[in-house]
Amino acid sequence: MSTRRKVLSHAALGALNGLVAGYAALAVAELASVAVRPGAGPVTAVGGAAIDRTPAGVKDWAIRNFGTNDKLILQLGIVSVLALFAMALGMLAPRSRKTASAGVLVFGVVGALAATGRPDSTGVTDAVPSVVGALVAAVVLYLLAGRLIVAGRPRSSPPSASGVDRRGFVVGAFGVAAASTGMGFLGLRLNAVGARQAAASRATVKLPAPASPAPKLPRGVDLKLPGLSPFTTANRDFYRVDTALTVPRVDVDGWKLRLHGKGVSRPLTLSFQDLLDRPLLERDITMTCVSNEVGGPYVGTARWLGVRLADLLHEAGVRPPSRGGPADQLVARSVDGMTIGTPVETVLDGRDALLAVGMNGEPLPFEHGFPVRMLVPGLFGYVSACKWIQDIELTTFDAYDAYWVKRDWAAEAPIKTESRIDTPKPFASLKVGSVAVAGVAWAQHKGVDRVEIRIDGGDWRQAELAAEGPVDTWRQWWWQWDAKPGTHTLEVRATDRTGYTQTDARARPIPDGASGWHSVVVTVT
Ligand SMILES: Nc1nc2c(c(=O)[nH]1)N[C@H]1C(S)=C(S)[C@@H](COP(=O)(O)O)O[C@H]1N2
Ligand SMILES: [Mo]
Repeated sequence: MSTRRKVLSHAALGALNGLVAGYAALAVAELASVAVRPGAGPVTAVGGAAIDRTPAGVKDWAIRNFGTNDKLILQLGIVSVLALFAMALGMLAPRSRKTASAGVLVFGVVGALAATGRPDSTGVTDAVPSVVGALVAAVVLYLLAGRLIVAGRPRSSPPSASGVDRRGFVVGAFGVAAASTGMGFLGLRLNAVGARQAAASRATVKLPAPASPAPKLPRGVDLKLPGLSPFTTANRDFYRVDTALTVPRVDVDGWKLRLHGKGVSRPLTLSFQDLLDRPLLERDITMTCVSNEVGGPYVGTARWLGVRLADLLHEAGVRPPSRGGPADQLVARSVDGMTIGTPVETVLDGRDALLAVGMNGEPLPFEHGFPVRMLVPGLFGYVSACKWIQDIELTTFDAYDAYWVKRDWAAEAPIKTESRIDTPKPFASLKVGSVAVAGVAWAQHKGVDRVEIRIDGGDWRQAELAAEGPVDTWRQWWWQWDAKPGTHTLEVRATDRTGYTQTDARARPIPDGASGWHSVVVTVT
């Protein structure tokens, strides 16, 4: 073997040592996290910490570019960075085993700090998975690097593959890799047991019939045109926006909701059954995410079943600020540490603010907040729609900033009146003649009064509106277009029942929602 090849293969063995040690660290840490807390595993913790620290603009950019894949990409990024550093430390190890092993411990500290610093951290025990993982990796790296050092060779002499205990290294590395794989599978299995328990508890839930059923939808709310969003969004098609790297799977048997804080004269603690035993309302409500771009997909309508939140607040003795109540903010906390602040006045103004237990005829899907989530018609999700809720605290806007408010989003954020062209799709090639242009418009808790369309900046034409559903839902519209050859720009704008017509002033989602007219460019031949 030439000297160059030897040096190369020596470097490759070092890198392999690093990868094996890193792999062992993750396997051990993830297994330990099953015992401590699933969210305390280093990849989840570092990813969560990164999300917590992501500036509003970057988060917005990530959602826009990766959609719901943003979390997978983040985790791949973390593992890739880890692999690169592990290989570097592995290559360093045969020269300086102590320094390389100490380098591994630094990663353990990063993971531990991330895990204990997360809003859902339950204490210093969250550091255990990262610390144990790093210790194991440091030992693996140290011992395997010993096989790569020529016995009796002075440390300063150039590396050489000859005389190295290659066989010992390879056997050791494979042994560690195999053991790590075993532990990894065990961790996955144990996690799956927890998830299965939660799934079983969800499967036993029988939703009672509503005391107040959803108002019957008029015929013709759903135009059922090809390419047009259905009036009711199926659960599997409903957008999902949250910071959870792993979806919380709550076992409903142990779940409790606490209601307490300023001006609460009778604090409440409720079980899931307590909620089901109360009169339930069923309502069609359109939800929207503040991160939705003009024309974007983060809006959907479902038939929700839940308890009227105002009733619970009244029972607890809460009065709105307008009637002398000392709290103007309701802060909802989830099992994963999310905090969402909502104006108390809005929740008590008569709208159907819900603690929802059902979505389109089934218990909430885990992705959408099982067992219970909050919903306030007319407010963006990040200021109203806490999923996996477990605590409601009455406080003031002065005293407390919720999660996204700390990150520069507005403290109060009513949904903006908007409209979207669903069909034709951007850059569609169309045939000359009659084209159905259709979409949805929303102005929750106000209602949509009018939708207009214009072609190439010409006169606004009134679109046909579908029958009007409840005031908290979106409204479909359509317009028959006699398409002429060429490239054309279609634009849409809505007017709500307050008389407000959607502004053409373009605003980004930050800090309180996007604005502007949705436009679509098509080619007609
Ligand atoms: N626990 C928790 N609840 C949450 C969030 C979150 O990140 N964590 N995101 C909020 C945001 S920004 C929106 S728009 C809605 C989205 O609800 P969905 O995923 O069911 O559509 O949930 C809200 N509730
Ligand atoms: Mo959102």
